[in-house]
Amino acid sequence: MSTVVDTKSVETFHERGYLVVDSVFSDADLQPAIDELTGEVNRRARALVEQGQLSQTYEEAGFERQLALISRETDELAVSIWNGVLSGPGIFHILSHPALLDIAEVFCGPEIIASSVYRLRPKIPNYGYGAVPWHQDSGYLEPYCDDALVITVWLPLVHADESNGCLWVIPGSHRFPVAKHRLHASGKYLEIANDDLPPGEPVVCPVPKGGVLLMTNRTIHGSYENASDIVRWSMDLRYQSAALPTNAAITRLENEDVPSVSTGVPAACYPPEADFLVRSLKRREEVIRTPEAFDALRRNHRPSDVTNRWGVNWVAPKIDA
Ligand SMILES: O=C(O)CCC(=O)C(=O)O
Repeated sequence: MSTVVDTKSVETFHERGYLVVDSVFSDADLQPAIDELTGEVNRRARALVEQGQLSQTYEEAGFERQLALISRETDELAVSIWNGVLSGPGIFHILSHPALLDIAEVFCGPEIIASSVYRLRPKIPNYGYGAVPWHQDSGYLEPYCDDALVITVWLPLVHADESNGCLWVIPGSHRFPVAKHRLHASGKYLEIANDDLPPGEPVVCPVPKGGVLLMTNRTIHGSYENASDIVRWSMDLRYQSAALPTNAAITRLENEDVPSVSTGVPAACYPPEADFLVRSLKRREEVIRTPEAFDALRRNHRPSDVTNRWGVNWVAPKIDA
């Protein structure tokens, strides 16, 4: 059992569809990822300076401000590291951190798949595309997984609050079926139109650095622009039981879903990206334990399409590991 999520918190999560948990990570836990991202920003900034697209690298501004200053001149760098493009050891360290897996185990059981959909979001100040319209993660996933629990862990690498565009959720919205999604005007996101939202007052979910916001795949959530002067760095990770459809190359156990066209079980809840077994009692030797193995599985993954359930022209981001 997790030491940070007790029985009462589990009840709250199931009742409201979300839960903020403070103090999951220490600064030392997050620092390798922050160093990795800083190194990547520096590397890409130097290249842009050399190409004459950026006046300076702004390295002295530090993690929270550097990309904000760069983005006043060009958004190319921020856009280039959006999504799950980076997958170094610091990021793997977070994805497979025991404190996080203890939380995932409370909700998903002991055989845990880190879902393929992992995103890094450096939300830069006053940037329109940073705002994410109302949606359920299930809007992006295979319909088969609508009634299963794929838990989203939203994890800021800086203190996140209303001023820098933290998440908002509609409490209780996870108890409604998956709402109709349509293509957002930006073409980058799916969204639920205001008229299709279930009843409920949205609540803002500030999360301190080191904390996480947990949501179900049916919890309606979104975020507004970052109106501060720092970058709202965050990651969103997803975990599910290994009994659900998964493209991780693991032994299937009795009563676990086996992908099949005839039974309608899809290749994974989100087939475009690579799942991996991150904790297991029954398949210990199949757990991905090193950043090198993580990187290799991402490189070797053959993406397959997700069902176009909304009949729109939304194209899953292509993640080049
Ligand atoms: O980070 C954000 O602003 C949006 C995140 C999100 O929509 C998600 O994690 O599903």
